[in-house]
Amino acid sequence: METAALQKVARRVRFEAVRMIYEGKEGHPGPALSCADIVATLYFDVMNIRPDQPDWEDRDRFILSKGHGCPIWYATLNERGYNNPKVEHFHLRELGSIFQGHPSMHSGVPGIDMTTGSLGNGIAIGAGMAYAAKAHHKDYYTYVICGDGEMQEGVTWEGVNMAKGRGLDNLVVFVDNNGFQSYKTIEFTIGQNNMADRFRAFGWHTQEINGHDVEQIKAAVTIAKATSGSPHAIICRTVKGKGLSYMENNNKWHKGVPTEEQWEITKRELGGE
Ligand SMILES: Cc1ncc(C[n+]2csc(CCOP(=O)(O)OP(=O)(O)O)c2C)c(N)n1
Ligand SMILES: [Mg+2]
Repeated sequence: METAALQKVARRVRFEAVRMIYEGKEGHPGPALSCADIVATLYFDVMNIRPDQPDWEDRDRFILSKGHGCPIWYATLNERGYNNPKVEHFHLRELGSIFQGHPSMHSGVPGIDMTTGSLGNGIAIGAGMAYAAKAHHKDYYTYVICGDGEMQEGVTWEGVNMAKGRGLDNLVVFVDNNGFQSYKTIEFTIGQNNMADRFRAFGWHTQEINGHDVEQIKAAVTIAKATSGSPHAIICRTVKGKGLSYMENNNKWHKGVPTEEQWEITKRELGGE
């Protein structure tokens, strides 16, 4: 997809993600906006998928390992045509709604391959999916988005280790490197945020990009696909809350709901075309 069109899609799904949080009166807007450009680029440019056939066995797989960012995933699936008819109101986090605060592969949302929310599992599960593809001689790719705080979970590195050992070059992991976790910065919490060094030390093919530049996201995937023998890490410099002036880099928006006044700002900054 052309860059300008992709940027428009990313803007639209940002707006829809914040709208569902505003209407649902609960959710994680900062984390959703942080990875919006990556999710939009994957679904509208990169992935080999059939929205009208979500379980197509040769589809590329996607795992939002930082499951709390799911409003952007719900909005993107909807925009891409997974729901027919399109969903107007998501009833996010309402009892009985299929659109819960963390995505479930069992709640009935078309296109959700993996349940997440308990942080840390995405890479190991993605490695399993990628390994299965190799074992069954399938050529689908598995894409995973992780949070940078999430990378403190020990199991992530077990998955990283195995993926390298098995040469899973059909696995692409994006790290949404926004510098924040729930309350504080990554630096404050563990004293370092050396994400690329860590992946390189495990032998992964590792790139560092601006995670809000759709051209760079596309190019990084193209380079990854042309590089065989190792799994791929794409470390994305991102801004938590990207796209809304009152949310950017303000980690109070890790979880929160816009006031009526802030909703008016949201419509001005992200609404329309
Ligand atoms: C295993 C586990 N521990 C704690 C939490 C609570 N929790 C939800 S979001 C979050 C911070 C995640 O930070 P990061 O991975 O950097 O994602 P971001 O919100 O910055 O995109 C935490 C600790 C959780 N969901 N799962
Ligand atoms: Mg983070």
